[in-house]
Amino acid sequence: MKKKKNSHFPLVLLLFYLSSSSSYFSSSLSLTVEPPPLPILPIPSASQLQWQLGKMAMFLHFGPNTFTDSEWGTGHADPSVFNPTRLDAAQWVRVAKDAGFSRVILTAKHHDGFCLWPSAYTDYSVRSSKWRNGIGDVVGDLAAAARDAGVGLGLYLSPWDRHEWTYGRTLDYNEFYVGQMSELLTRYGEIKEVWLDGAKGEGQKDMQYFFDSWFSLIHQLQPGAVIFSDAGPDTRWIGDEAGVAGSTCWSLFNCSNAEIGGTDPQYSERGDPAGHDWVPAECDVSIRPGWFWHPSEAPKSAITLLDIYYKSVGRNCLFLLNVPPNSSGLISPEDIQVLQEFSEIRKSIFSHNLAINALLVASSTRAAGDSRFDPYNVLKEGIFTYWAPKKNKPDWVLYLDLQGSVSFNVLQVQEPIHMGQRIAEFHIEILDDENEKWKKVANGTTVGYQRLLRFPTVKSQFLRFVIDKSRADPLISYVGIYMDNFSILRDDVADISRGTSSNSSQFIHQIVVNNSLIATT
Ligand code: FUL
Repeated sequence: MKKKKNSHFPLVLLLFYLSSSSSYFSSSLSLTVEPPPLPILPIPSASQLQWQLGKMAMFLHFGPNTFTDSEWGTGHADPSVFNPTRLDAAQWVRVAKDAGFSRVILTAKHHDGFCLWPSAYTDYSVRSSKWRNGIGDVVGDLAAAARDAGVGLGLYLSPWDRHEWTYGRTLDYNEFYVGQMSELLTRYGEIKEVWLDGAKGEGQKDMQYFFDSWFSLIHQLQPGAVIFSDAGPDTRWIGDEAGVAGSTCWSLFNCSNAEIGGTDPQYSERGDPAGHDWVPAECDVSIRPGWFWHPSEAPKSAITLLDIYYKSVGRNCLFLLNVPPNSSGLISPEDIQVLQEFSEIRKSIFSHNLAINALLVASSTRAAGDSRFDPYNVLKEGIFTYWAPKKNKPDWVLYLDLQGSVSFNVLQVQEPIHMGQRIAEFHIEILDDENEKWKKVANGTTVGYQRLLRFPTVKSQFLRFVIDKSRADPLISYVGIYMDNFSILRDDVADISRGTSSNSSQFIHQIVVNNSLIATT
């Protein structure tokens, strides 16, 4: 005979509810309310917080290399090679915005030293090119398009410069570099991010970069900008160019333990739970094999991008995806196609939290009855509302009754990182229908802004989210469960996408439709 559904669980929920609501009556009689918990240092600055909420940025590598089929230009290519006949920065921004990217970051100057704006400090720039008879300004076009579309603008100004004659003369080059940086940060309105690449070829002239002066100047001229480098100060390189973060990833870091151009990949990948600085990581990767556009290269599939999304945004980082404009000055149709598929897939998985109608009970609640700390806050989108347990409790558990059996294979958890990053270990359990025992289905370490965990599909009405280790009383701002029909079909999709792109798109479209049906029924 089939066992009756777990009949004790609602009773368990009720007991928890009653035990937490007793303190509601006492607190509701008093005239004062309990303040929120203290943030645990370090915490993000306002610009770091805004950066993280953006989740994804689009990188744009563009310059003479686009026309010479190279990656690291020598700095001696004739400026006349730069001639994009159909350049349309508004198209770049439209593609970025439609695919869900919050900011665009352009290589204003790559290692070859060629400037995409008319810098007064060099003649190696758009001014010496044939493009628009030398009166064009790519940075200016992009700044205007980004402003119109409400997309943030970031600029990459390579420290290593293979053209500039002062390179190698420390004081002269630092003056030159700061001069160029000042042009970029004073002519184009609000700049959200300054990207400082640490690369330098073997055997190049030795010189010192005055990073402290650069950082101070950037923050003075653009107080809302975050500075990216191998070692912060505002956001750090994850340590690889595959876009993949460590499965443990702290935003805590010690800048003094890191060196620009001398990254320790393990330290960067994981961050540092004992770090004194807040320096979250950025995961950069190109949609194509190269950073610049090459006629012979093709984009990665949408399923591959989804996998990178789980390993970057899903591991507390920002996903920086490079989509290089081609030699006509436009983003190529095949790249746009992949981005559209990537965006449809994300929407179809993540638009419907399958726990949205859950009944929730917490092991304890700070100032029980006070909506600011209520467990139901974890079902509200965003990080600024959260569940807080009572102070100094030994266990931290959220029980969810999904009010019906639900199949899912993805967990999303978020911490209110403006209060610091706290959680160091957690797991999720479901109540087994057969033997009415809790069964662990997945576990993780850090959460931070967002943690996504994938696991084999499970089905249950009841689940519990357990925090096993935390730097301080944990706070949870979001818990979501989802069904991803793409990742599990990964191999099939990869096989099909080796065929014609229309076949692969149809296939993805079919799964998107099926996924939406599952999510809404
Ligand atoms: C590297 C550079 O050398 C590449 O050309 C590219 O710009 C990448 C994002 O960073 O260090």
